[in-house]
Amino acid sequence: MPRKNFTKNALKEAISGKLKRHFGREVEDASKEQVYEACALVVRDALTEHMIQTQNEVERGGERQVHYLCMEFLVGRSLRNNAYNLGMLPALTAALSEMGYEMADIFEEEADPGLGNGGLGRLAACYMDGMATTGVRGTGYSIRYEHGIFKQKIEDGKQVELPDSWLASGDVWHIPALDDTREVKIGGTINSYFNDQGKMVVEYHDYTPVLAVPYDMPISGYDTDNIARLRLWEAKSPIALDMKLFSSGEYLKAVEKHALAETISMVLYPEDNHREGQSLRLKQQYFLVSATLQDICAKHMQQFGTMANFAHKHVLHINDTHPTLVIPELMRILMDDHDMSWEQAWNVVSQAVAYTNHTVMPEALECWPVSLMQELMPRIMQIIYEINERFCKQLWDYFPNDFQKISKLAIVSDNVVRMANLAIAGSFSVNGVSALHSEILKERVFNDFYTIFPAKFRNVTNGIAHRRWLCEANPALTELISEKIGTGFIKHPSELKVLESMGEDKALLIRLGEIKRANKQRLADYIKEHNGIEVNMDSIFDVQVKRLHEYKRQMLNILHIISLYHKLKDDPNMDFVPRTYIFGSKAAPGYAVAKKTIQLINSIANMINNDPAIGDKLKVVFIEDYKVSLAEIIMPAAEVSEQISIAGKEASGTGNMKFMMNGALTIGTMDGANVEICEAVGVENIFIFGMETPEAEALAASGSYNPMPIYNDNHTIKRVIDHIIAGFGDGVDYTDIANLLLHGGNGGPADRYMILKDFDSYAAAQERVGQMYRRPENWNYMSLMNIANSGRFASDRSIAEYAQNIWRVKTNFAF
Ligand code: 26Q
Repeated sequence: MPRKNFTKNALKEAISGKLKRHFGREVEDASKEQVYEACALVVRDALTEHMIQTQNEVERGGERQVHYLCMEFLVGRSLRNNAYNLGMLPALTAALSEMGYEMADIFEEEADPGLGNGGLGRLAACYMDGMATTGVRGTGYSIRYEHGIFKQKIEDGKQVELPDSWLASGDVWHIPALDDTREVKIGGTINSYFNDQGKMVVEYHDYTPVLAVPYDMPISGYDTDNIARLRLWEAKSPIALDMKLFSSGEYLKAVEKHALAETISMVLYPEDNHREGQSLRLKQQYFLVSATLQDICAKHMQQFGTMANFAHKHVLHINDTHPTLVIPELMRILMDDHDMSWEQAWNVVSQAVAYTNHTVMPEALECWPVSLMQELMPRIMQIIYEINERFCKQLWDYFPNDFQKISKLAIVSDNVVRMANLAIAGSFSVNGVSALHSEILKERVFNDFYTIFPAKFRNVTNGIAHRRWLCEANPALTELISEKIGTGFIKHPSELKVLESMGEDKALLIRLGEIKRANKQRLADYIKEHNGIEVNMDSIFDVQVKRLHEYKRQMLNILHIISLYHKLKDDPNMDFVPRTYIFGSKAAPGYAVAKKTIQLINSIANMINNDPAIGDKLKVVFIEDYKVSLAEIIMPAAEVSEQISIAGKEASGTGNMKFMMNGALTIGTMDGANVEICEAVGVENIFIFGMETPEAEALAASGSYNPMPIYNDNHTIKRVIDHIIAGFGDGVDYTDIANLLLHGGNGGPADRYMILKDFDSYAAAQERVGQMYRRPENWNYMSLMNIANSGRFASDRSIAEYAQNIWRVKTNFAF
C-alpha cells in the first residue's frame, strides 16, 4: 500500500477535495454525513485501485481461485475497518480532529448493512477478512438486498419490525460493474431435441428474464495489497415498460413481470435456523447461483478457452445448502453450453464444489417441493432427477435391497428435493464448523453418507476477524497487549499465547480490570441513553446476545434471573454479588414463541428494575436492535458470556469467541465451539454446566424426559414457573410459555430443550461466577487466560485450514 499518501495532511486535503467536488461544500459547511462520505470515498479510491490490481494478478497468474457463495454477508460498517487495515486510522483520526470532528462521531454516520441474520452471515464476512489478509484469491457472492434484516423496535415490551433501508449511506462501498451484468431465466417451459449432429439442444420458452447487476465491495486485508472482492447481485427487470403495449392489453402483464423480477433482491428472509419454504426464497437462491456461475464460467472461458480445467482453477464453496443449486446449474452450463457429456460434467462439478453445514436443527434442513422447482427452473429439475437416479444406483451397490435406506438417502423423495443430500452427493468436501458438530454430522445427522464417503468429511472450526473484534472494537485492550507482547498478534493471532505466562503480573491484571471498567462505562452510557436505565458499575455485566431461538435457551437465563429475584425478595440483606443481565436479540417475525420470550424479558426487566427492594443489586436490560455495530460496543464490555444452548444443537457459535477474546468468562454447556474454548483455556477458567451431548441425546431419544417431577419437587423452579403463570403485574399473560415448559405444544414435547433438567446445574455455575467475582485478582487472571488462548479462534486460522485441507490453495498464514 502506498502508505505515504496517508499522512494527516494528505488526508485532510483529499477529504476536503471530495467535499468540494461531491457536495460543493467547504469543510466548515459540511454536515457530518457529508464528511463521512468524503472519508469513505478517499478510502475507497485506495481500495479500488488495489482491487483492480489484485483482479489483474488473479487473471494473469491463473492460480486456483475460491468463490464463496452465501445468501448472507453481515459485513458491518466498513470505514473504520478499511482505515484500520490500510494503516491509516491514526492519520485519519488526527486529520478529522484538526477539521473539528470526533472520529467516532463520523463512523456513527455509516449505516450498518444488515445483509444477514446472525452467525452464518457474520461468519461469511469474517472469512472475507481472513481471505484478504492471508492472501487467498477469494471472491464472495451474495445478493444486494434492498432491505436487510429488519430494524427492531421494542414497543410495550414487544418486538416490532421496521424495514431497514440501508442503501442510502451504504452505497459508497458498492462499485457497480455493469459490464458484467448477466441474465437469469426464471420459470417458463423447456423443449429439448437432438439436432442434426446428434447434440441435445435445450430451448427455453415463456420464461421471465431477470438481469443480475453486480456491485463489488472491495474487502481489505491487514497490511497487504491483496483485496478480496464481495460481489453482490441486484435483480433488475430487462422488460421495458412501454405504454404502446397498453392498448394491446399487454401493458399490465409487462408491469407485473417487471415488478416480479425486481422483487428478487428486495428483502432478506429473516429466518435463522429455520426454513421458510416460499417460492421467492428459492428464486433468490437460483438467482444468486445462476448469475455467479455464468460470471465465473464466462471469465474462465475468456482466460482458458476450455472448461475441462475448471475444477483445477476454481473452488465453489457453498455456505450451508442455500446455494446448493450450483451443482445442477454448473451441470447445465457444462452440458448445454459447453457440450460436455454427463460424465465429464459430473467429474468437473463434483471436484469443484465444497459444502459447509451450519446446523443440525431438523427444521433448518432445506427441502423444496419438486413442483415448485419444476415451475421455477424446469431444466434444473430435470438435471436433479438425473443426478438422483444415478446416485440411487450408486446407493444400491452399498445397500443392496435396502429400499428404506435408499429412499432416506435419495435426493428426490416424497416429492421434495433434499438439498443437503444433493450437496453431499455433488461435492468433494463436507465440513462441520466445530469439532463436536463435525463429529455429530458423521455419527448421526449424515451417518449413512459418512459410511459411503468417509473421505469427504472434515472439520474446520469457525473463527472470527480478530482485528475487527479485538483490535478495532477494543483499542485500549489492544494497546495493553501490544505493550506486553508486541504487535505481532495482529497478523499472527496465536502469539496472544505469550500472555499466558504473565498471569503473575499483578499490575497487568489491575490494568485489565481498569480497561474492562472503562468499556463497561461506555456500555452503561449507551444503556442509560437508550433504555433510561442506570446500571450499577460494580455489578457483573452478564450478557446473552444472539438470535432468539428456543434451542439457545434464553429461557434458562430468564428462569434463573427470576429465581435470583425471589431470593433477594426473601432476604434483601443477603450477601449478593450485584448483577446486570443484558440481552440483545431479534426474533424471526413469524416465530411466536421467540417473540413472546422477548416480551417476557421486558416484563421481568420492568418488574425487577422498578422494585425499590432490589435497588441496584439486580438489573435486567434488553438492548433493542442488536446488530454488528452494537456488538462492537457490547463484546468489550461483557464480563460473563452466556453460551447455554442444549448440548448438541449449537453448531459452533461465534459470539462465544468474540466474548472470550475481549476477556469475558464463559458460562456454557459443552456445545459447539464451547468444547474447544474449554479445552483451550482449561476447565478451571470457564464455567461449564449441564448435560453433555450423549446424555442430552439419549434422554431426548428415550422419550422419557418429563419436566413435571422436577417442577413438583424443586421448590425454586416451581416458584419461578408459578410466578410466570401468575404474571408480572403488567397484564400480559404468560401461561402459554409456562405450558410449553410443563406440557409442550406446537407439536413438541414438554420442555423440548430440557431447560428444567439443566436448571440446578446452571444455577450452581452462576453461583460459582458470583464467588469468583468477589476475588478480582483471580477473575482478571481468568480473563487474561481467556484472551491468551483466544488466538486459535481467529478467522485467519480457519481460512488457512480451509485453504490447506479443502481448497488446496496457498496462504501466507503460519500456523
Ligand atoms: C433457509 C431456507 C429458507 C429461509 C431461511 C433459511 C436459513 C437462513 C439462515 C436457514 C439457516 C440460516 C442460518 C443459520 C445459522 O446462522 N447457523 C449458525 O451458523 C454459525 C456459523 O457457522 C454457527 O456458529 C451457529 O452455531 C449456527 O447456528
